[in-house]
Amino acid sequence: MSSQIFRSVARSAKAGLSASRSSSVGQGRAFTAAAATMISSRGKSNYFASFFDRAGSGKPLMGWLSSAMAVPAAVYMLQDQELHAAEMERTFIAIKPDGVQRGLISEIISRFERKGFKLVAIKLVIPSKDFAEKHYHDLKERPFFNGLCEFLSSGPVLAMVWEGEGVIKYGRKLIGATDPQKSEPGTIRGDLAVVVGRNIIHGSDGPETAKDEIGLWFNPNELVSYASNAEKWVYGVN
Ligand code: IDP
Ligand code: MG
Repeated sequence: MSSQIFRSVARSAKAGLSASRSSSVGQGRAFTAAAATMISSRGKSNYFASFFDRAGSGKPLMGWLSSAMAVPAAVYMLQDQELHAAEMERTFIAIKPDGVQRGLISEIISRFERKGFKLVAIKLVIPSKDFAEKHYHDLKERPFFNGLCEFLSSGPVLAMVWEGEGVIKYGRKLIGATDPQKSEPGTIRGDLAVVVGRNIIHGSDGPETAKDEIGLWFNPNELVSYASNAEKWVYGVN
């Protein structure tokens, strides 16, 4: 599903919202029905139904719909949070044993958090060497493969999944080049690491890798889907 389709739905929702603000409740209702149709056709009907259920406190749906203020508010909430959440990508980020031991967890997390990305999974684990070899399977022909896997399994690793628009590619930008000697100042490796063998952080390098790595490190039930209150300020269409 392209983000452009979502954006056009969001724009329609916004246009409808503006119209309903300055018009009658009847028009607001008609607009809401249209928005609900658009949303349910995109598989969002369950959320929509449960939202009304919560907001309506068990009142019949049409009774609750008669509130002129609440209807646009509900649509606005969908526009800014749920519609956008559906198009978000996820990436796997890990702070390696050197980053954990050097006390860089909060420094690294804060860079992703301040950017506007959303943390959806996190755990501290000591991976086995076998597991490290699975994680780095694409490097098994490289001379440093054994040492790299020994190192990754030598201590706690902070495994995370971050979510956001463009998070896979931009996560790599935040991290910086593999060799900290070549990482730009301002990047995590550029600011906080010196040599390639101790470059403190891992980040998925593409959509396929992200999917595989998230699946390797996390069970599906460890990924927490939620609407962040900040999202309506981080994302928007003008
Ligand atoms: P990436 O972590 O930036 O994606 P990759 O090429 O996937 O870089 O390599 C995985 C990890 O292997 C690096 O983060 C680094 O820890 C280690 N590594 C890469 N190149 C070398 C090397 O030339 N010597 C030692 N370790 C290396
Ligand atoms: Mg890599």
